[in-house]
Amino acid sequence: MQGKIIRIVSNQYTLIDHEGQLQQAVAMGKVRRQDKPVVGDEVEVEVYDGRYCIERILPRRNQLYRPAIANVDQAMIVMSAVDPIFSNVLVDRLIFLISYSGIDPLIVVSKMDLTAPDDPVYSYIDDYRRSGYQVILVGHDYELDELKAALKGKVTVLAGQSGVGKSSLLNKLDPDFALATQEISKALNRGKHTTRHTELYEVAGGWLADTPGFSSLDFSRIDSRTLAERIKDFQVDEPCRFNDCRHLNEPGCAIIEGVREGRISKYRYDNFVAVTELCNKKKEWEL
Ligand SMILES: Nc1nc2c(ncn2[C@@H]2O[C@H](COP(=O)(O)OP(=O)(O)O)[C@@H](O)[C@H]2O)c(=O)[nH]1
Ligand SMILES: [Mg+2]
Ligand SMILES: [Zn+2]
Repeated sequence: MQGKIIRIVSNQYTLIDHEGQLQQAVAMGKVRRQDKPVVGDEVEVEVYDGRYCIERILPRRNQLYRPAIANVDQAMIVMSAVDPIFSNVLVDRLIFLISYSGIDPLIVVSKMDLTAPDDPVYSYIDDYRRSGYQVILVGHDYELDELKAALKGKVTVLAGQSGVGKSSLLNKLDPDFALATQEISKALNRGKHTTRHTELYEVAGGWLADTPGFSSLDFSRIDSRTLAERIKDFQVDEPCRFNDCRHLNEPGCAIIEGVREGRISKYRYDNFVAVTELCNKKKEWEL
């Protein structure tokens, strides 16, 4: 039998099989020694004495380490328009990390009901769309049809700083989704962090992980030249003059040329340059 891991609590694994049945399983010692199974893994299972045992992890399409999750289609980056104010630096850093892992970013701008028509967030929204990213706007009294369509049939991981409205959005997407918003957790006096382990939930015909990860962004394992190759709006027709161009100040750099000609966003390039200083270094950037 095969299944997908949707939840891990200590050594208990919850799987969903191809018929949509949930099963509790344990991992065989040899599997745990090879490579720790993570949420999102597709696994092979054998039944011994009525116990479901994970025998093998099937090859992963992609993998994130913090949060630990595999086989992700997209990451939904939630950033509020205001309160907290929209940060292109944070959105770009999340786009960079996510794209590096081979996962598509989906940008959701929340609290749009709190914006005036001249809010600077609108020019960022235009810029991300022009750069080829899907941007969905949400807020009180906004329809969620576009977001639901984007989640359907996909495995999505949720990212975004605290207070941007992630839990509120999930509750609105699925009222059964018993995730406490900050008000509830404050009422219970439990503080802000109600989300503790990684788990995939069935939402809008897809799978969604609201994870405790992404609280500090680790660029230490990232090579900045490979990163540039994976940022979709940095793709250029003509290559840079030098094979080993770092796109910082080299002559004949196609990316710098793209910025000069207005094809590549100036601030996204600046955000890239700032991140190259964190790459391959033991330094993390706190969210
Ligand atoms: N005006 C407005 N407030 C929102 C919206 N979404 C969330 N909030 C408020 O923002 C605060 C933080 O929301 P929460 O869902 O807990 O954010 P999380 O930390 O990202 O899960 C709460 O006080 C919500 O009521 C929205 O679309 N519009
Ligand atoms: Mg929350
Ligand atoms: Zn270059």
